[in-house]
Amino acid sequence: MKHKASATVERFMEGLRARNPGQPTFLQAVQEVAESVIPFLEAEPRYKDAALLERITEPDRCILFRITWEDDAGKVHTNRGYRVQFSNALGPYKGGLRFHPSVDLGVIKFLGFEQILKNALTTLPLGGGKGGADFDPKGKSDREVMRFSQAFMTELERYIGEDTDVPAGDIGVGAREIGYLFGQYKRLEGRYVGAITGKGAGWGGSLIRPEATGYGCVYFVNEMLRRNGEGLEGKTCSVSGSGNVALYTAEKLRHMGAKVVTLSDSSGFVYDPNGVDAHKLAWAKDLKFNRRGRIKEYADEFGAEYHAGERPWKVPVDVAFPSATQNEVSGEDAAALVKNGVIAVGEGANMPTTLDGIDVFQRAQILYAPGKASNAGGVAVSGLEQTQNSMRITWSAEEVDRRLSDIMVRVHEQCVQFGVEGEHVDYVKGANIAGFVRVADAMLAYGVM
Ligand code: NDP
Ligand code: 2IT
Repeated sequence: MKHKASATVERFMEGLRARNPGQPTFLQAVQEVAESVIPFLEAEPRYKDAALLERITEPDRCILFRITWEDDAGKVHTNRGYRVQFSNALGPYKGGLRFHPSVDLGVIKFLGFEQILKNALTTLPLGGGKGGADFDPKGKSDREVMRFSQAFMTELERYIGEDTDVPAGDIGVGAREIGYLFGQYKRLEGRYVGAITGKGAGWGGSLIRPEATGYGCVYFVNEMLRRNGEGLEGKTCSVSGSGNVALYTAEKLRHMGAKVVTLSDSSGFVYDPNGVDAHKLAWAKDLKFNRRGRIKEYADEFGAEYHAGERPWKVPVDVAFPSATQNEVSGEDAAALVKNGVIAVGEGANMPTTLDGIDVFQRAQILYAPGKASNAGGVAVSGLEQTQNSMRITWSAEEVDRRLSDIMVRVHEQCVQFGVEGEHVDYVKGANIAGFVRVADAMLAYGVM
């Protein structure tokens, strides 16, 4: 069954489509929010006539720039860089940088738009933004990545700052890239300030930031299950991806007594019915973070099944954690998960489920956590990193983890507050409205601008 919008949402989307041709992921992200927010706005007199949805879907500004760099053989390459400063209603623009060949303006706008509402849900003083480049770090040497990152920051530096816009990592931007980016920022500015998060713990980063998105996602799903008198202990789980979010999701699931049976990358997935134990996880981290290898090697090393070119959603599990990329769970994938008895889905990735897939989860009334709620832990600990940098102090890992867990409980409570429908909670509606209300109230206070 194909997803269908109501007549009022369709009228709003018609205008948005006309203004944003060729940006399907941006339109998809807005449509999901509009379907929750438009009925809410129509029933709330204080928001009427303020054109809030029209304003919040138009970025404050989009910055596009050229990046020219030289590879190890001396060949010159040109890429395109982006920073979309979407909304600073609640704080400095905040959001990651993605280096991936699929990056274009529409992708960065979808991510920036999601980031506004996600950051609002954390209740920290964070606006929303996103950036990146159509650069592929795969197969590049460290020095090539360094030269690219330095060239990227040479352009971006003038637009960011600790009180204006604070980038971080995302797909293709991890500890190595943040090091090169921050080093160049610091050099150009001639001063050390926390204008980037995700820094190494030894040079201004926060403990638990690498773990935060995955850990936070597991904390959120645990809250959903707890509300239904259940827990993660003994549950079988599938995780997609094998990057930062996926591997720390797997780690926290193991801490909580759950069994992770899949990991993946863009080439295929591994199925390990015995579960990813501590030794295998340490091995996978080394494979992905240091050796930059492919997940197939996990199957070779540990005798697990490898399914080339496939995604893990046909494997029967209790809980699924899509943690790779957008639109990786189709309507068909969602139906396979539901048919096999999935009880909860926690999105580590941004918008991993298509609108058709969301319909399937919602009709089945499973516990479905949209990414903007369940993956908010990453940016939340980025916010805590900014606080530590401003105060020039370092919190212990236990302190940051406790704050992260408290924030995820609060995000969950807000979703319940705005999404409860009898016995059931619509977490999509809850997350969209709770995030929107925070931003909308600030916008109303600022007047017409
Ligand atoms: P990484 O670059 O560390 O890992 C990305 C993983 O996803 C890799 O396994 C990669 O496989 C896979 N992947 C990427 N693109 C595709 C694709 N087009 N098709 C299939 N697989 C793909 O990124 P992160 O773990 O940081 O990010 C994962 C997701 O989580 C993204 O949606 C990101 O926006 C979101 N997110 C990240 C946060 C963070 O703090 N890092 C915070 C909140 C959300 P391969 O190596 O083959 O490309
Ligand atoms: O999608 C996200 O929330 C991130 N990539 C993290 C953003 C951040 O500023 O830490």
